[in-house]
Amino acid sequence: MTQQRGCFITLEGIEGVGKSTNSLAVVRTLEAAGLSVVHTREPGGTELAERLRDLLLAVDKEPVEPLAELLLMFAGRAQHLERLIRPALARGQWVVCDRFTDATYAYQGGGRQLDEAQIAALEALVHGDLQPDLTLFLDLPVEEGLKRISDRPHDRFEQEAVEFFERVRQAYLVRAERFDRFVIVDAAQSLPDVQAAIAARLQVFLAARRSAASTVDGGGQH
Ligand code: Z5A
Repeated sequence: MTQQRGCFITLEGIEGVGKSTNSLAVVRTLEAAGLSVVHTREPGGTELAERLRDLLLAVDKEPVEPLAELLLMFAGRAQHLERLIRPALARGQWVVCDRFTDATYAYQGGGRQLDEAQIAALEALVHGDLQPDLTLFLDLPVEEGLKRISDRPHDRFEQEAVEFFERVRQAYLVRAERFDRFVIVDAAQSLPDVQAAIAARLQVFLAARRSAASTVDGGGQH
């Protein structure tokens, strides 16, 4: 019998929405449901991709050109996909990833205003055949998000102006409208309420997966 591929779940949103906090809760919920889970992030996720992350987030004297930034994001992603994400999914594990290619459309497309067609071409090259099964988009007004991170040192992205993050948020909202895999979570609620909303959506997703799997199993017996 062939191993059923695991599910690929991503969390997205602007700074301060609580991706790190909530992705841990997602992992715990899935593990409580008996699933084996790999928790990872982008940029990053492997040794090489984490080194690229350091380069991308560092505040340095030499400005990073938007096209160079885009290519570095996809270079790290190619490594991350081949070394970690695809093998885990093939083993039947579930992968929970803080940010993925939707972040590229939002930050390099919306924020930096690079041509969406360039991003789509790189997406097709690197992982056209693999998309997240579920994307939890934590949505929050930009000023609220920036307030939440005001007491920590700011990386190169976090030094951008409010207008940059407004464009990022709008780009996310456009994608959330376009793709059924997106679930929008109101991240302005208290943390327990956000976590309850995410847990409820995960239960719906898990029930749908179980029912699809039992149909396939049942179908195989006829
Ligand atoms: N980037 C890109 O440009 N293109 C790409 O393709 C990809 C990424 C993949 C690093 O990502 C940068 O890379 C990112 C975009 C760019 N820009 N920046 N910076 P990152 O995901 O590592 O960076 P981040 O956005 O700063 O993520 P983070 O550290 O996980 O922050 P967070 O989402 O804001 O999560 P948090 O640390 O869990 O929450 C922030 C604070 O808010 C913390 O004190 C929490 O306790 C608090 N919090 C969380 N939820 C709540 C609620 N509900 N109420 C009140 N307070 C809360």
